[in-house]
Amino acid sequence: QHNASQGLQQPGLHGVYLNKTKISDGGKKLKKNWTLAWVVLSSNELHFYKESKQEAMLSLKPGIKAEGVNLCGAVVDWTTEKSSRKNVFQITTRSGEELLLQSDDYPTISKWHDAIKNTADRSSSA
Ligand code: I3S
Repeated sequence: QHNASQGLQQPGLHGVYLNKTKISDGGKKLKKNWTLAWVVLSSNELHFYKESKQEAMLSLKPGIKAEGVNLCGAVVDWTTEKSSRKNVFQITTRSGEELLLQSDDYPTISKWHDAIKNTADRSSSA
């Protein structure tokens, strides 16, 4: 039997806990609501799990889908204007969703910013 930490070491299943809020949905401004999410980067999508790594593992079962965004054509950039929190970057998807991701731990957020930005850039030019 596989436990969550073994599963998450498989390629494509790496994840991290980050603070997340959606600020806009296709041009419609939303009220901020920061929540802790388990964030998983797959080939060209970012998946969010509200509860835990365990939920992420359960979601690998067919028929259960995570909340997520397609990174194809997305713009990923650091922002100091959209939040008073430190270490915040914004993802703007092609469909006009705007998300903020944040962690107090700079090495963590920096690594995930780079990975997500690289994925967006790579999938946009494909
Ligand atoms: O951009 P805002 O509106 O200043 O964002 C803050 C609010 O969403 C606030 O909620 P209230 O509606 O209860 O005021 C949140 O608690 C704050 O975290 C938001 O600002 P930060 O700077 O933390 O993103």
